[in-house]
Amino acid sequence: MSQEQKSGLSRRALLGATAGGAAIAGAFGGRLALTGGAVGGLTLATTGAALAAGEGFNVAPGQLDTHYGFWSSGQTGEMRILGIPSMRELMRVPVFNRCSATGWGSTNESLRIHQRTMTEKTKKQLAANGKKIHDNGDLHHVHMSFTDGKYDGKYLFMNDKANTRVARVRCDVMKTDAILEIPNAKAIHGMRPQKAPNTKYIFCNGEDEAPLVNDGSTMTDVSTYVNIFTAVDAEAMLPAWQVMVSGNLDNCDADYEGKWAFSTSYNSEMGMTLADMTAAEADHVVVFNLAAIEAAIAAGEGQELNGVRVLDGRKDAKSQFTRYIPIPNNPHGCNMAPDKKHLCIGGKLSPTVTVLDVTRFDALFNDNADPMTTIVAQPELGLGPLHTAFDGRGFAYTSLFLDSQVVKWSIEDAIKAYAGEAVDPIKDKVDVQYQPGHLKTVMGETLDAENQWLVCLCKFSKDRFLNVGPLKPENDQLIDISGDKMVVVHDGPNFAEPHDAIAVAASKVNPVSAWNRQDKMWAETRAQAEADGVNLDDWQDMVIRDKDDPKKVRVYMTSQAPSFALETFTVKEGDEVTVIVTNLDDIDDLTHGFTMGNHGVAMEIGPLATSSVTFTAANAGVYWYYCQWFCHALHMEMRGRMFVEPSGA
Ligand code: RUQ
Ligand code: CUA
Ligand code: CA
Repeated sequence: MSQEQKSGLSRRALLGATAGGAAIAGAFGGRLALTGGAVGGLTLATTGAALAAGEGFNVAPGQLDTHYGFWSSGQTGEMRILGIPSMRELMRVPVFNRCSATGWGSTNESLRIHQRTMTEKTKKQLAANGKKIHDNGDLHHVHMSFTDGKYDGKYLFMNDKANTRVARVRCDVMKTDAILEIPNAKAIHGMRPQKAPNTKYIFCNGEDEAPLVNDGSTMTDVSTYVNIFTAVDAEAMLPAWQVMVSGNLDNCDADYEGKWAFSTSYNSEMGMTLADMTAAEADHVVVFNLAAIEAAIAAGEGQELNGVRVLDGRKDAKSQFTRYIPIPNNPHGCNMAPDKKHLCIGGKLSPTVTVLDVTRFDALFNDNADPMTTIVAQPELGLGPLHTAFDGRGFAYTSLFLDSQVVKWSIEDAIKAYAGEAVDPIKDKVDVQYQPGHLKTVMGETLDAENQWLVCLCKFSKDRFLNVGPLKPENDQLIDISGDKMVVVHDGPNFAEPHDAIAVAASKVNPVSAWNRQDKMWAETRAQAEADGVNLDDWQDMVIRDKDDPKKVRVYMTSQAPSFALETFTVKEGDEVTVIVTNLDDIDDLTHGFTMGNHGVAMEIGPLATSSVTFTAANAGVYWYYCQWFCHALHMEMRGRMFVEPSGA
């Protein structure tokens, strides 16, 4: 217990009294100017504009941010896009959640993506509960695809710990285009793309232990439990291979040479209770040898289970697939520095970050070198070190969960201190509010690491915002790291629960404003239209009853502001109705919608997009449908009627 806790005065209480006051005011010093520079053709005019103390950071109305922030949303299950440095929320991209605005999770196009790799077990589980898809997720980590250690602006990948999935978002349209349910593993937590030479694999950590064949034949015998590390083929979005490990898996990362992946484990004990999981003084980092694993997969080694080849990388197997490096104590964060050399492991229960030299990993496999020889520093930084971010100057920034601080330290000085030199690696500490988890520098997980901004994602906000009831927002704070001292310049309330975020230069991301009519998102819908003799790229106002299954009706209509091609259509009570809408407007920001009143049906149709939704018209009567995305002065009038004839009529 720290001194201040003993005295009954917490740092938090202290800060509550002084936040915005003199202590913070002094640190601003007019240094916070957005350095000029053209962003997407727009020159930012705020150059040199100083901020008054306590004002926070602002990008003026009409001006663009210099960076995209891609945020996880934790148990909300979506991905969010924020602008940096303004911290303005720009967009929410539904991924694992059901979205009322876009119809994600109910349109046929999104259901196909959800169901593509769904296992039989999951289908059975869902059917037993009257559902087609899981409509929740626990999305912790968002990362962009890489080429040669740099973001390539192509894809974003993210995990779902709740239902053992990973998903991919296409950066050209900012929509989810693949969801993969990973077989054999349980609870995908840590997830990272390969950084070099490019993102061939997405590395996925299974956090929860379970029998490899989890069919109830063994349940309490923990010796039958395993944890699974999965490499996903990033283009196909299918599992490439899996490796069984000793202990569980928490966070992971990859090196800049494309040779290794590495994962932290907090449960080397294979404990099933909190006491057992924290019993050992040290747990470990697992190093995965990609070349050895690929050779074994090519040679057909291991066992085939649920369509994936599984290798045994557990300690007892003494394979060339893995090595285990002891790390104190229930380690968590796993962050590769952009110096291409140093891997930083957050100690969590230990006040240290352990620095590993990844160029020494070859010796672990080739010469069976002592794993401890890869440790080059272990600075004591404060209480509860979780995650570490990096700038382009050799500094590392570690979140201290228990101290509610960010500590800035020098990797080089930490290495000198570990070698016995009298040098303090800690350069600065700043209070954040409160209990930070992840933190991210701009471009800091790439070779393009920048030196201006750090975002710190705090787990609690307590006294920082107006009280909104027992459930409080989180607090994502923007920190200026350009000077010697770190300065918190912005509080960003955020809803449940952004674990992680990345910040990407705006020049790396170039989304389109209208869909390509040939987009694969509605390829199956297009194939059905062709079978029905409907040209999806032209005016459509057709109602087609299926020849083989007369209960099925397909309603094709185009939308052009402010009207639908069909002002009425007629079906029969009990019909399964599929409405297919194509938006013929190719104007920027001209999205239409389709909502069927009292049917729980709504979807977005972006410029030049096709979307479809299927429902059963269970009750005879008149039902209005309407466009729910504002599109025209006569948007309210953009509506029509569905006539449902009584059955037998
Ligand atoms: S892990 S802080 Cu997924 Cu750190 Cu959340
Ligand atoms: Cu179309 Cu509103
Ligand atoms: Ca442990």
